[in-house]
Amino acid sequence: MSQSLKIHIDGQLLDQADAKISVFDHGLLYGDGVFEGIRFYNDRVFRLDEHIDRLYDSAKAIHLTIPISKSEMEAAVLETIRANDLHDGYIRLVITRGVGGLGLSPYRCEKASVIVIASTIALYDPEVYEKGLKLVTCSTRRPSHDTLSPAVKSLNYLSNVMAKIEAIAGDADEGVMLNAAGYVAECTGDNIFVVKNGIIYTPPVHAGALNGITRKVVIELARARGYELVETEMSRYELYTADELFLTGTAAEVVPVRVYDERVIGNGDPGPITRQLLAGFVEITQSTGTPIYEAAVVS
Ligand code: PXG
Repeated sequence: MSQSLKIHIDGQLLDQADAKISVFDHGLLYGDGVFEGIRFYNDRVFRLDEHIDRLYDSAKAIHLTIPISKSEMEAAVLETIRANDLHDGYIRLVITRGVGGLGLSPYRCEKASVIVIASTIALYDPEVYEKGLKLVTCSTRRPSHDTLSPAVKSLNYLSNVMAKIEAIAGDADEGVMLNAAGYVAECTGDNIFVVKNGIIYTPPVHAGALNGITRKVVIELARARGYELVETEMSRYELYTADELFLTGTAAEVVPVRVYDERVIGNGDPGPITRQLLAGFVEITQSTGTPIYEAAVVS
């Protein structure tokens, strides 16, 4: 990236070149920490409160105390976007366990670090939204809830990275990850939805899906438009025989699938329900969210 960004670390805004953390931070040594990926559109942060709630829940689950309050976190996000004079883009919130000695114990880390990066993001080619993307099944499974809850958005994304390597090796845009029982969980960085005979299905969170915020928005949009939406376990068969398939995620937004494991989905073009939900999603992201530049009302 040629532009030098201002990065927020532990209450300070630093130039990108000076924004560094210690090699003894357990976020680096053990992947010990949590993160969020948030979008802002048209001078508003989309679903900021929900992302911050999920961040604090992830931290709670790994017994990590975030050293600032939720409202301070929200202020840090807005301040970092303003410092970079951005209007549409992407926030990466990273909480690391902090600096400690070599050795796993998190109790030797004095204080968690809070990092806020505000930047821009482009994940898929724009033509993918018109033509749909290619998916393959990966052999790397989602970790089961008795290993590390897949609901925790932790700094350890290695299984997702391994699956992504498989997807790229299969010349695909994304990879489907199954849970330990072989049911569809989600993709490496997106949730998955199936449309069959006018009904919309998605795997439940307990099947190994992240409790995606885009997933939740799409569920709300679908129900508001009168569609029946069912959270149910699915095998690859239900995906192969779908009328429509689409993925949701902060980075990907709502993206149609054209082909999955060489099976063409529907007639190969994005289906009507996918298109309708994509249009609804664009509308809601452009018109709602926490304002970034409006002066706070002082009473
Ligand atoms: N599943 C997984 C495993 C994810 O990591 C989602 C589903 C979608 O959740 P949301 O809440 O975003 O609808 C994610 C989200 C990145 C990046 O930089 C990754 C995500 C989000 C934003 C950016 O790779 N993953």
